[in-house]
Amino acid sequence: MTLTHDSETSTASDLVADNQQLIGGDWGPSVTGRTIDVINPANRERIATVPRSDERDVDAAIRAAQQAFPAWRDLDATSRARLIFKWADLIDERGAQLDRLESTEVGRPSWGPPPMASQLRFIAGQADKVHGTSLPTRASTSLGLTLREPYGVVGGVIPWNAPGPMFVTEVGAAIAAGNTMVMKPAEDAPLTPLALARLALEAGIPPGVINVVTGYGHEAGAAIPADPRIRRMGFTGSPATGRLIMEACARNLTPLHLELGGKSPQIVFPDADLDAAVAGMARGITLNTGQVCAAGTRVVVHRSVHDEVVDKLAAAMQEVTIGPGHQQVVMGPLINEKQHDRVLGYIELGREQGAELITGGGVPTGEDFGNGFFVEPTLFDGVTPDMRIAQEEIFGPVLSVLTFDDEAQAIEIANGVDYGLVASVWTNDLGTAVRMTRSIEAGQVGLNTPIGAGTVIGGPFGGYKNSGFGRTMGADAVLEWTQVKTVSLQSAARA
Ligand code: TXE
Repeated sequence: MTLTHDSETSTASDLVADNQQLIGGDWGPSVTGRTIDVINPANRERIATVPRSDERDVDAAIRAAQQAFPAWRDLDATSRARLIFKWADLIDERGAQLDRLESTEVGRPSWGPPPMASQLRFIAGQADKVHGTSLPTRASTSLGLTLREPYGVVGGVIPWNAPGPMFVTEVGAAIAAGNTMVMKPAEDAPLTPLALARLALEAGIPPGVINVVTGYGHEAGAAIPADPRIRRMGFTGSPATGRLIMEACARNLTPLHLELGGKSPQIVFPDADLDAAVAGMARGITLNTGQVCAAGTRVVVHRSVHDEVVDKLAAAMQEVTIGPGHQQVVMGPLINEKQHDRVLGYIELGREQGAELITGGGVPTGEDFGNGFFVEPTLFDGVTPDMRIAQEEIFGPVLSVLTFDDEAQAIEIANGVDYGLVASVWTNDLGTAVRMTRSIEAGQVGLNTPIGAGTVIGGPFGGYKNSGFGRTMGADAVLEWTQVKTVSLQSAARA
């Protein structure tokens, strides 16, 4: 097996094998034998190859998941939970390897052992807490109850920016509820999901419960929601692809949830701890090179502290070190050329539309950067709500500063976008915090914290408005993957 380019990643070699995907407990290539190269975005070197699958591979994965479903559904919930707990333990044991693997394929610096095991444990703990209710009935000789049942074979498509956490939370919730799953990770970052699936098998989760089909979105990805045997879908990615998935689901009347990114505001009041706010906002926009759906991309600051906040933000962003993920840097490259062109295009657009470039805006040069997809942390001031950089998700380290004079205007600016994923409010005033929390249209609100409720273990995660619907973490995520059956039980047969 491969992972040869970089000794930093070689210890991951027993977790990922070249050109193999997981269908029904078997590792193998795609039906056609075609492959996709997975590239290290810091230097464009090939890390590994994965199968380039299409609808025939998806068909095989669905059949494997159908076969595995009855036994997995009927396994008592505590045993299902125990297997998922064991999976989380193995993720912890291999934490350093998984961190290196994800850091190499995504391009991010090492974050140390990943917190995904704790999210997965929270989900595992829900497996035996999925329960129905008892209901009033018309006759004293009858009982009314509800059961929450799995859908059957379900499908998932996830993106490349956090492949590990997305994989365990989406797959973990679906299988905790008793479903079996066909999952397609992103073509740019499929290795961590494959490694996690290997650990799931090692933990004793039966073959066919988790199937991972790799490939491009328009081939393997599109084949999943297009298949009527898929009884529910989960998708995280762009709004454009989310629409395609929803259209395919509509044809089959398949229910789904969508997580489609954001344009999250960071609202800074004059009474806030400004140093903490600036540090948090700079960290939030450079984390994973800004490729975070929850990233706080709009600073909405009170005019009285505007100059101080902008000066401090510029200084903080200039201190950010950039380089390949395996170096001790704060920020790695963007994921691929398309994303690089997109981010540079938005920086150009910001300039054209009259925003003032305070710092960054360029591509760093020097031998450390090779031909990787690097871009500088970028700060725009003088941004107005109508500008495209204030409205559209850039998915890069680009921060826009907008100014407000009173609370009503802050709310208008914060809510004046199509998205509604996360909002952060920086204030020490309890009244302001409560009023803002209630007024903001977002699925998560962070008070004095940069990326919303990201630190809450088991917090439901998802959007308002065009950021999507449904929740992908916590107890709510497990319930998303269940359907309700109402049962009427009579003590004597009744016509
Ligand atoms: O996303 P896509 P891309 C946003 C972000 C980014 C933009 C484009 O703004 O700049 O999307 O990124 C699969 N049927 N987000 O092009 O296309 C694809 O293979 C089925 C925000 O990479 O949405 C991958 O597995 N599947 C976001 C997944 O969809 C299809 C995270 C995501 O790719 C498909 C990522 C199809 N027709 C990007 N086409 C977030 N919410 O966090 C593609 N895919």
